[in-house]
Amino acid sequence: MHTQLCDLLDIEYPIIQGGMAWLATAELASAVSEAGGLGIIGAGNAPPEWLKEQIDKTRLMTQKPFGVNIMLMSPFAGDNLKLVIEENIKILTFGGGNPGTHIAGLKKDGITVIPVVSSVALARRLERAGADAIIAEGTESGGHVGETCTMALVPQVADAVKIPVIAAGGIADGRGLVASFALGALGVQMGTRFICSEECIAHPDFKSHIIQAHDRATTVTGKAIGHPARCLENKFTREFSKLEQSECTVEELDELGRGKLREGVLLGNINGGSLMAGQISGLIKDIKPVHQIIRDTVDQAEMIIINISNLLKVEAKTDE
Ligand code: TUI
Repeated sequence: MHTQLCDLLDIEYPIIQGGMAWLATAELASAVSEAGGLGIIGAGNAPPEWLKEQIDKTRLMTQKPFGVNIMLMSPFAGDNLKLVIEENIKILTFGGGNPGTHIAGLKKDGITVIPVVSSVALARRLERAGADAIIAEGTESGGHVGETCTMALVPQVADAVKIPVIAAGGIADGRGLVASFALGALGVQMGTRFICSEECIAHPDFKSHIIQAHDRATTVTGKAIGHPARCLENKFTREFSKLEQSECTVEELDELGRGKLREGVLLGNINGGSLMAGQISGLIKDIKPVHQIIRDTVDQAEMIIINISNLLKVEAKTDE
């Protein structure tokens, strides 16, 4: 399975790992790259010292291409950008904001720039600014989300831009990969599926919580402060929503949210922490090694691609 996206990124399979704050570490990124996908170190809210350590570790664990995700809401976004240029990182994805003003400079340094968008308008603008590819992320995703679902967003973005489109949000297996191809994407980004891998350093209780989740287990909080985030519903999201509906200040909400993601996903505070995860959590039933996740996804996609044409033929026959 090889697409134009694989050529752009010098990878074997068109599968990119999401740059999840706290969880997209050297362990996960190197495993995904070793397995033929594109591993991503997620800078999240971490300082450049942390990011440098992760880059060094990843380079010890794989010779294959990997990237870094810069989270633009982070107070360290500028410092982390400087670091990745110094470190000669070749592929960057962006989240949580508009990277438009950075693109020209990064292109001069020979960096492949892949912003994440949740709207057609921003996809168009970033293509004009020089982005090499675009990740169209539907509202099914975990973490910071837009309003449009993947099924509606991906074909609209694919029609609006000429650069390769990568689908994200609600994808965790070969069905999601084939569906993404059908919608006009050349590859996928998966986040939640990779949390439930052996290599991901997420707390075991968080992984179990995803595995036990059902289709309606997630909820979106933070709309009132302009930072909607999808998480597994728990005591934390219920308290946050209650405070949001009352006449509280943005500062009070920020205070409640501060540090809660690390507490939830790394320390396993299942009730009091923030458990960012996508709507596809309900589909994930096991913890597997990263190479198995990628193998199973590709194998299932290849089977579907073979069988899908028969589906249409059967229908044509019954019509006769
Ligand atoms: O960024 C994400 N997902 C995220 S960011 C995040 S924040 C965080 N919170 C607590 C601790 C650590 C990190 C959690 N999950 N996805 C990519 C994405 N970015 N989707 C949509 C966007 C986006 C948002 C705003 C893109 C552009 C944008 O621009 C606003 C503007 O200025 O036009």
